[in-house]
Amino acid sequence: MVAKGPLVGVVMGSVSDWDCLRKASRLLDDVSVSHEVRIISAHRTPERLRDYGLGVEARGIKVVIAGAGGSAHLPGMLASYSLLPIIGVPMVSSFQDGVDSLLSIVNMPAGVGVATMAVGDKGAVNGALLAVSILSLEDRALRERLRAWRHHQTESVPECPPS
Ligand code: RP5
Repeated sequence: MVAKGPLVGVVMGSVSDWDCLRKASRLLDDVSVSHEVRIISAHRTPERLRDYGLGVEARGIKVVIAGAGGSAHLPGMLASYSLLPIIGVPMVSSFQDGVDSLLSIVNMPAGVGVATMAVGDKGAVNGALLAVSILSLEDRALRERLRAWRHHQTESVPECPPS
């Protein structure tokens, strides 16, 4: 049997982003989606970025979740090098809680698309859910795991606040 490699790449611009991107990794674990985690800085490790972007699809990865903060060029540059769906997660930063990260990722020029999530932890979780939705288009078992995850979420919402 041929071992299956990771289906999702979880990439971040700095180790300081891991606390946030860990939430994406955990969600993927929750629904048993294999993934790899890498630190790639668009500015500090441009060659690593180029190598990853050019080689990621050939290694069997189907979707990339890319988190970065400040001048957050990582998701856009990965989208430039690859035809895979790239999901950008803006990090909370010291400038207006991450508005710079959000605008850097969301404001791509026409011609190269990046799906942009909310800033921070919420974006990491929803980025992972979007990646799972994309993968589940061609994976019925995963689609059922996603449905179960949603059902569990629904069941966990109380009808009334605690007294
Ligand atoms: C970005 O710069 C990273 O994605 C990170 O969010 C931000 C700050 O990086 P560090 O200075 O903490 O390494 O490239």
